[in-house]
Amino acid sequence: MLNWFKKKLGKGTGVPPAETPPAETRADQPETGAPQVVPVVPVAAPTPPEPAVGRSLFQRLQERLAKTRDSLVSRLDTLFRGKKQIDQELFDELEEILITADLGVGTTQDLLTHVQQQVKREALQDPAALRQALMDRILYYLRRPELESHMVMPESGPFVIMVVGVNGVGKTTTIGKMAHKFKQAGQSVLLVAADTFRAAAIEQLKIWGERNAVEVVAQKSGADPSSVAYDALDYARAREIDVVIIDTAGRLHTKVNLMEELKKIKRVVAKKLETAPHEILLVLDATTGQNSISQARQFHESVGVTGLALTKLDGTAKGGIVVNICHEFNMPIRFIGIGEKMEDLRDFEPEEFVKALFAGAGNNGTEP
Ligand SMILES: Nc1nc2c(ncn2[C@@H]2O[C@H](COP(=O)(O)OP(=O)(O)O)[C@@H](O)[C@H]2O)c(=O)[nH]1
Ligand SMILES: [Mg+2]
Repeated sequence: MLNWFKKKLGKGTGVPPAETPPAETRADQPETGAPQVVPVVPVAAPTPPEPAVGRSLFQRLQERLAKTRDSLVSRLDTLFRGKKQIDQELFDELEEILITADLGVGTTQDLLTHVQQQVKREALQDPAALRQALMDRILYYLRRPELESHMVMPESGPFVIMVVGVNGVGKTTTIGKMAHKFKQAGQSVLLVAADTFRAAAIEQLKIWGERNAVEVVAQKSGADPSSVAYDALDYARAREIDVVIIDTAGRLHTKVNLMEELKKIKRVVAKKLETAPHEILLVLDATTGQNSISQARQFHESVGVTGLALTKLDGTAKGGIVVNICHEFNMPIRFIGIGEKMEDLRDFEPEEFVKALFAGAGNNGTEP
């Protein structure tokens, strides 16, 4: 169950103390601009689970990756079916398919060079073997044993996750889904509305809080995001909350002031809790393809990203971006988003991902 984050020894039980005063009566709340803590009132029932009968989680992943499978694997299979031997023409077509599926020029070249070398060594003699070799190499990119694939919780104090990314990539939605996962794993969660740019953004986070029955710390729109985060950390420490997830604004990532704002939040959080934020999770929208590569660079340069969440893989034929990102960056993919529902956030498991992408599509007897 706890395969997606690690608790260090010495961590508390995660059960909040019984005698905590209600949010409204907190004595330490300043008069003006006071942080408003939305109490735990589950007004909306959690999204009912998908009908589970006869459908496994793996099947759902497979279905959700259908667009990418069609554009990448089905095209590869069509190509290989029509070929008896491996020749230059086949490599040219292969290159086009890989680039169209957003594997990127660099990754595609590396992949092709690798399999071409194998062909030269005569380790590969027919297209079916080539399919397998491609699959193996893709898996090699996705498996990053040198990176810590799990998020590691601190020994004490709250585990603070700061979520960053440009507008509309799915930050708030991913936070809602993460809160659900942490709660299911028995952790107490606090959400922090540090995207104060739009009132609607604060409301959206509150709705996720209600759905998950977790508290949300918020101020009025226009408030200083870092002060919201500062107050939230005090609150989380007083209540011994296990996981604090900070939502941030994402407007105009090219503008310096967004990055400055994020840096400030990070500084202020570290002032409250030296080791925090423990995770800076960058959310990328898979449908934006190569754009997400430049976003990853910019955010990493500015705030230092420790992990990635790649959303909307259900809505794109360019899921090859996953391979591209793993090959280009030294950052682990923590989660993938495969839909809008609560349970549509998956831990990124390279083997499962490749299997879901390749299984069922090929008929060369090389299916995983
Ligand atoms: N299909 C699909 N939609 C998603 C996914 N993740 C987020 N979304 C949608 O993307 C839109 C923007 O998400 P939001 O969380 O508001 O983005 P933010 O601006 O980064 O906070 C919303 O309509 C979400 O429902 C996903 O994995 N799949
Ligand atoms: Mg948002």
